[in-house]
Amino acid sequence: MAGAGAVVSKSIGLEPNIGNSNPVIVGTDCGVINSMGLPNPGINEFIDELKSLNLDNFPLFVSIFGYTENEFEILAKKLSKIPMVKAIELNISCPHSVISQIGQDPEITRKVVEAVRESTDLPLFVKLTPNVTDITKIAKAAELGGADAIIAINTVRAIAIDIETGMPILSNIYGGLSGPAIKPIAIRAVYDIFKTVNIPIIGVGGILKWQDVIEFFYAGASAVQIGTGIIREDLDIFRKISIGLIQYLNRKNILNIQDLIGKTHKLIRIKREKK
Ligand code: RRO
Repeated sequence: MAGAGAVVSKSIGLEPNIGNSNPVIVGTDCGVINSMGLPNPGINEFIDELKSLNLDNFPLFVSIFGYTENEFEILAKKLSKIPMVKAIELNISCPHSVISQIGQDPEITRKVVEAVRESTDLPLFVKLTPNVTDITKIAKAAELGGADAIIAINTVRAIAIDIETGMPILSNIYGGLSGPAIKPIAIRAVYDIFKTVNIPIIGVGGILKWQDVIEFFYAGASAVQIGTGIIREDLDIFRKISIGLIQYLNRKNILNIQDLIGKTHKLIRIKREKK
């Protein structure tokens, strides 16, 4: 109702999970570090909740995580039977969980995506970790496995220390950094992935304002996700961004925002050809 095109759930696993003990989130000068620890009610409880809402037309994407191919398959199969679910996001990238080992290995990524691809006809989006040497190898593996889109990026592995005690602030020591600090990293990831795959990219990381969205589109994104921005601003962020985007497109005489997808790549090519 705030103007978002769709909603992505918190990542859901097979079993209920209470998550890490507090503190699980800490603010920094330029973003937020979290180590929630994948808290969720488990797939069965989650599906019961969805059914009780009676909102079949709602644009809901469900994020899932598993520790094995088989767990991902079971989750995808169960969600495929729920009309409210319009797409599945594979979380293989939480930076302080062993699941990130999936998203740090191209071969394992391809196998997991392939397994889920065979379990569902729903659109399949794969969320990648920036905590790798070359994110394009993982993106290509996800595409080969049958992903319909790439989501870049999950949070950047980080630590905050309390200088009075010398101890890490988060109970889990490590967490994932989100917010404005990671936007240039996300833009670089989207830019590189755009050159590597032929499927759409959903950009995410540090979006607070409409200008950030335009930047993601120029780099190669076809859509964006906003998480930390909702904490920093509030749900009005969606309406404000939509208005800003429309004004920008009008000012630039751009008829369709799709014309911006990956435009920076084209501009660079033209500049090189002129030389
Ligand atoms: O729950 C978390 O701690 C968490 C997840 Br699942 C994720 O994908 N990324 C993140 O920063 N935190």
